[in-house]
Amino acid sequence: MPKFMLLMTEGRLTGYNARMRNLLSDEQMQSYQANGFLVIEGFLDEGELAKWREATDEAVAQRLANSSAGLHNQSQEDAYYAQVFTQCIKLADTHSGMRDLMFDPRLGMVAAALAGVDGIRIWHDQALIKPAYGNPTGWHLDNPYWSFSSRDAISLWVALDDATLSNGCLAYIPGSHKSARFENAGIGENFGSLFKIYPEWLEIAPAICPCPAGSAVFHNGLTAHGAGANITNRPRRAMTCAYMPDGATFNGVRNVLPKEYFESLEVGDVLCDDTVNPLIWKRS
Ligand SMILES: O=C(O)CCC(=O)C(=O)O
Ligand SMILES: [Fe+2]
Repeated sequence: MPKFMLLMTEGRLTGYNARMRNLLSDEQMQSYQANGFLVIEGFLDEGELAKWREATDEAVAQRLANSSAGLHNQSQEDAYYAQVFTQCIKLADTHSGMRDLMFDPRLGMVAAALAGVDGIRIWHDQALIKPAYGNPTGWHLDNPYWSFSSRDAISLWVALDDATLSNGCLAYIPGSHKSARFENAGIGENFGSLFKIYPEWLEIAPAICPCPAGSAVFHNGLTAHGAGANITNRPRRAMTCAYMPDGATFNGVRNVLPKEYFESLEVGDVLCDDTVNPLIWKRS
């Protein structure tokens, strides 16, 4: 049975009491902790994958058509970045089908189990569609982009197409989350700038992670990652969600925070506004 279906059954029957180890094997938990990422093939079954594809395609098309939405669409001024991926952030805010998918507590439950935290809030969802013949995704860390600094942040990346060596599957530096500081390189034209900041990671062989459509890849917000160019004539679609551990505090960075909320915050305030950062799962 696909993992996600299994979660559905167990979630309904037993809730969290069954302990996460019933849902994720000890080996998977240990692998995530040691490497800072985990690939789960068959996370979505065919029906679920069809739903995720439909919601993503529709939500992205709506967003791109509505240029006045002002909702975190990437700048088209940076011609290089525009060809790394079509990036649409916070689709759950504008598409109800996407909202249903993203607010599913089972996703929060798995993310919390891997991250080892008692509660999980959505930081932001985002579709990342690498176009045909698209540019590579430069090596970077995620958490330094965000408005909280945590060693336990986690992201989910769901392959909506087979992610292959040819179309820009993800790659990770195993264990880099342990030695990462909060210094980062942007996703720019210089693919490997991150290794100027962390030359010690040049000694570690990258783990390159092709995976079939319907796979989930989780990674820690401080694990170094990137993706190759898409050298095929078809887009490589992914739907992702970044999570913030409940209780995380504001670090002064705006990122995707609404202006008014951002201006009301002091560094050190707990980010606990449920409309901005919905709490999708908490240990009961
Ligand atoms: O999809 C990609 O190419 C990059 C994904 C990524 O950086 C992320 O999900 O944090
Ligand atoms: Fe990333």
